Order: sequence, then C-alpha cells, then structure tokens
Amino acid sequence: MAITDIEVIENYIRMCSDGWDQGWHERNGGNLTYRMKPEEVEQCRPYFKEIPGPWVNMGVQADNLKGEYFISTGSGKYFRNVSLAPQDNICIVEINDAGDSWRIVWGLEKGGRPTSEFSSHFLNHSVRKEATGGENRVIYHAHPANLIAMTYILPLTARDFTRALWKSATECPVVFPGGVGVVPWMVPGGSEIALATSKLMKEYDAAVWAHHGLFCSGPDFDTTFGLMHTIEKAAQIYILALSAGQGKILQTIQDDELRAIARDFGVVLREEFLD
Ligand code: 2HA
Ligand code: ZN
Repeated sequence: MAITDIEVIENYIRMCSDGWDQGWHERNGGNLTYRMKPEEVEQCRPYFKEIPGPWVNMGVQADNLKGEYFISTGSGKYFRNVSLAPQDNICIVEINDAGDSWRIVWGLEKGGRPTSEFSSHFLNHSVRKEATGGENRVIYHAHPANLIAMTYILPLTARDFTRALWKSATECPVVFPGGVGVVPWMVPGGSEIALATSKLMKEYDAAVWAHHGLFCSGPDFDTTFGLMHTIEKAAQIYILALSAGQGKILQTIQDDELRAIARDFGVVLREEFLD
C-alpha cells in the first residue's frame, strides 16, 4: 500500500495525465488543486512527512478555508511527469488556522512549492465553496489552444465569449448555462489576477484568461475536466468553422433555439446574454 493507491490520489494523477494527453500542458503549463474531504485527509495522513514544511504566507486570506487540506501541482513542475513521479511533482498542503498560509505535509520530495497560481486557486476555492454551499472542490487551470486563439479575435467580454461558445456546440448551454467570465490580459502568478478571477468566479464556474488559458471549477475531477474539455471542444469548432469559412458563417444556432434547449434540459440560461 502506498499513498498512490488511495483513490483520491489516483484520480488526481489520472486527471493530470488526461490534461497532458489533450495537449493542454506544454512544459510546466497549467495547474490543478483539489480541496480534500476530511476522510481523504485521514486516509493520506499515515504518509505525511514526520516534520511538515514551514508555514508560508500567501498574501491572500480566506476564513472559509482555515484548516483545509489541498492537493496541488508543484510550481514549475510538468503535468507530463505527475504520473511518473507523483511524490516529486505534486504535494498536499495544509492551511493554517488564520487561513493565510500553507505548509507542505506530503510530496515535492525533491523540493519546491505548490503552483505559482496557488493564490488564484485559493481565492477561487474560497469563492466557489461559498457559492456552492461547500460542493466545489476542484480548481483547474490549463492552456487549451483554441480557446486561447479565440481571445485574439473576439471582444474580451463574458457575453461575446459565452454566446460564441454556446452556439458552437449544442451541448454547451446545458454544460455551462451560466456562461463563462473573461479576465483581460494580466501578469500571471500575482494577487491582482487572483482577485480579478475570484471576483468572476462568484458568478461563473469558468473564467477565460485572455491570451493565456482557462480556469474551471467543479465538485469533482470528472465534472471539472469535462467542463474544460467541453469549452475547448466548442472553441475548436468555432475556430475550425471560421477558418474553413474564411470568416463567413452561413448558419448557426439561433437564440430561440438556445432557449428551447434550456427549456427541454431544465437549465436556466443567463438571459442577459441572449438577444
Ligand atoms: O503553471 O500555467 O499560469 C504555469 C502556469 C501559470
Ligand atoms: Zn497558465
């Protein structure tokens, strides 16, 4: 028995491999964090370091994440390597009683720290935990190429991106009826982009980072990966259709047809995004 035999760790590693297989994680691109359930912490605790790492202040704080444990990819680590050597590329961090610092309790055995975007992930976890009554557990950031390409040719508004994606594949309004938020270009890794993203995550479960990538959230690995996958697939269709048609779209899904999908599938679309 090893920590990698525990289901939550297995599933986390599988998601990293799936993201790598999709081509969304060149070099050290992207990051994944998971807020552990108490029983999962207890399953993993026998494998924790005898002496945890030092507390590191994050520069951001959240009351509703005090004492939580997260699985995180390591800063500068490659998704490609997670399944090959999980103990060197991912970690479990504990949050302190003040909700403003982390310390490593397992993993990153050759040194390192959680993802450079940990402050973004942390604030997004806080906001999504609040918005979903505790259901949300996963924050996932990736660099899917077609979605990034869209940020060069569309106005950077939630309305423009949501409409383009909803109309690019019929399942989209069902999968993300609330739409997607859009963060303008900003320097990654800092608390400014963390705050801007978490503000959007109050309303959206996905946020586009202009010329950079996408943040998705969800209650479990499958739902969150599925959201990233669905959005990127729609973006691919959008880019393919525009490219093949040399910018000319002959027909698309009409707004009343989006309303008809919502009615039959029992979802509520963000009405202000419809004409
Ligand atoms: O982890 O994707 O946004 C590398 C990144 C930073
Ligand atoms: Zn990134």
